[in-house]
Amino acid sequence: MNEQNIQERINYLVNILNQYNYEYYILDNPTVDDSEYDSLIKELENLENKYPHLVRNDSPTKKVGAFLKTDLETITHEHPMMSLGDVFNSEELREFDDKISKVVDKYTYVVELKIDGIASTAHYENGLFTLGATRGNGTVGENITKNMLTISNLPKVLTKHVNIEVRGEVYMKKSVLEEINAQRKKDNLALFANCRNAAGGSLRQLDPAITKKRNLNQFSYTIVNPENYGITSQMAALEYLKELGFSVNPYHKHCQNIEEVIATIDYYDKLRKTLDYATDGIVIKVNEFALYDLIGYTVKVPKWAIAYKFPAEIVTTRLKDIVLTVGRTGKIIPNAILDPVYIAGTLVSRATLNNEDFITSRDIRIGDFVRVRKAGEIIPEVVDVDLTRRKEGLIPFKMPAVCPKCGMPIKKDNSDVLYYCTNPDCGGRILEGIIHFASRQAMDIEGLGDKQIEQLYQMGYLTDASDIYLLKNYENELLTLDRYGKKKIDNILFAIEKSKNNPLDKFIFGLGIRFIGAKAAKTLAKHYSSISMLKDATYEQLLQLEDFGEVMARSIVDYFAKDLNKVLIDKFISYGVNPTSQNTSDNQKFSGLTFVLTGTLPSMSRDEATSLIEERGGKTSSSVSKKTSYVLVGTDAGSKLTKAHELGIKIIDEEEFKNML
Ligand code: 1X8
Repeated sequence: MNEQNIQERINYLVNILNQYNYEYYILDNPTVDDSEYDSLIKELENLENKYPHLVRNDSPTKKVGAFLKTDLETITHEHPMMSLGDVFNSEELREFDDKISKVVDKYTYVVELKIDGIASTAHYENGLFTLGATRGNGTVGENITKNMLTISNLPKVLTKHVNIEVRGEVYMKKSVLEEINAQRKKDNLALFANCRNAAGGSLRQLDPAITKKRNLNQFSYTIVNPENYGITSQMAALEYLKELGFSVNPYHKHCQNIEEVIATIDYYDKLRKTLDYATDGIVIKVNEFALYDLIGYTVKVPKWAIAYKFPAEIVTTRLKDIVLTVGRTGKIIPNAILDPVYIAGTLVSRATLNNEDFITSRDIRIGDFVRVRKAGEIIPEVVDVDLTRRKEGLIPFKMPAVCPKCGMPIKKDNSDVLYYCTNPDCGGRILEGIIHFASRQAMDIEGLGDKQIEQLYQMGYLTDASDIYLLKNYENELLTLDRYGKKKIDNILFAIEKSKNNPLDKFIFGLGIRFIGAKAAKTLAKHYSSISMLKDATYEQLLQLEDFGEVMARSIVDYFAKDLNKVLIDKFISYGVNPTSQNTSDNQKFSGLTFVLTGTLPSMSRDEATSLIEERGGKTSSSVSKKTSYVLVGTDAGSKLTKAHELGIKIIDEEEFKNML
């Protein structure tokens, strides 16, 4: 083929593929099957790779690349998308009603199911769908127009030629989630923990082709500026939405007063268990729009609507096994391994059994059917056992005499409730090791503190420090944890990746080898250019190092002789954590100098400045004396600055300090 023929073929492929994309994403009406599409895309990619100078700007291969790189565009909502206040019992519902009754006289309520999905808004011009966005923080959301186009029951063309903004909830059906998770399991991909996360993850894809495969649905429930359409009540709004072609959840009820609302709760709580979509409560709104401004708003939520959250769900499932985990300080906690069940929308396969007494007092046995609930939102717990379903031959639980991790004896503590491993070197104390590894003085992974690591450890994401570098594969699961937002997870994952560039001494110190502190780690990093070199160091060689005695040398040799540690090091290396001495600062220009830090530095923390000084062989001190070489001052410096003036010590600011570096 000559070049002209090739360009012609590329032109043909670009045009036809763009046409297919348009039909698929915009018209929601594909005209080719996936395999044909894929083969054309592959052919185009091959040609473009071979003839980069013939690549067209509007090539569909570029768009996919762009999807992957850029974040979704943000959209500012002209009318903020408010959230709702929560109540958990009838009493609180009556209080909500009391406040309204003080302001307005005659009003009724509409009760709707609260769908556990992703709040979104859809704009239509002249009856045509033009823009879709997530709620985001209520003021600014993300542009998900292309993704919303793939939601089959969201109308793209309305029955009337109206300009309208409609809000609702995008959700994934439970049955769809199960199918997707079954496939993901086969493909060895991380599972979605619940319908809401699955919907969120699918809706916020940069490539709408992925969203499309996720088979999302939507319920509409709010019209922005309903007065424009002569709509004056929520009941009328729901009717009008249906008329326009929207999917409106069929289970809503018009109630005359709060007692009637309260009387529906039981019905909805029973109903929801029969539905193929997740719900986490009911939404109660005053029906009459004319009253909304009178009843008013708080900063965050309207006072004319509220969410009643259903009580924590308790689910029965089979206890497959009881495993013991060894926590920080050697605490031994029994955990239930369960036949996976959805509880409050989350797939649960593990739950805590608290302690030995908890199990024996309830006579919980492996093979039993147990009732499980989510306690405090995070870690599910076994509540009790259903004895009526006990099979014959199940054996009462007995705490083992030895630690499940290291085989050394375990002992009850003073409280006589919890067992502890007696072995100070127990591998089960890994948690402590992981915390040390991520700590500021070691790998300094911001966002991974004691609490986070303990939680991730208990949930099984971290079994040793190297697993930190696999967390990026569990982003979806992490999103389900309490207090983990997208932003926070992004920051943690970024800090984790960044830590791969740390100097070797930080890494060595992070391994937590007995008797090897930060200073010894520096010495080691100076003499061994990588962890692989250090691993092979002999006792005799190590003894030659400055300030190294027999105990330290022995400790290092022992550490690298243990299989557990060998595996750990191999894992680190295979995950791309393999620092070398090149990253270590061997510049010792501050050797013999003492710095005192005072005040807040404009761009670096005190710890950062201290590290920079120490890496260069300098020392820091907390008080100014004649021996002080430099006082590094920031804003709000106090008495140390005065003292430095008195003693005539050289005073430097951050800029001068950086120059010295
Ligand atoms: C959130 C939700 C509302 C409704 C259903 N599901 C939700 N998740 C509804 O009104 N039917 S309203 C709402 C909100 O205002 N934040």
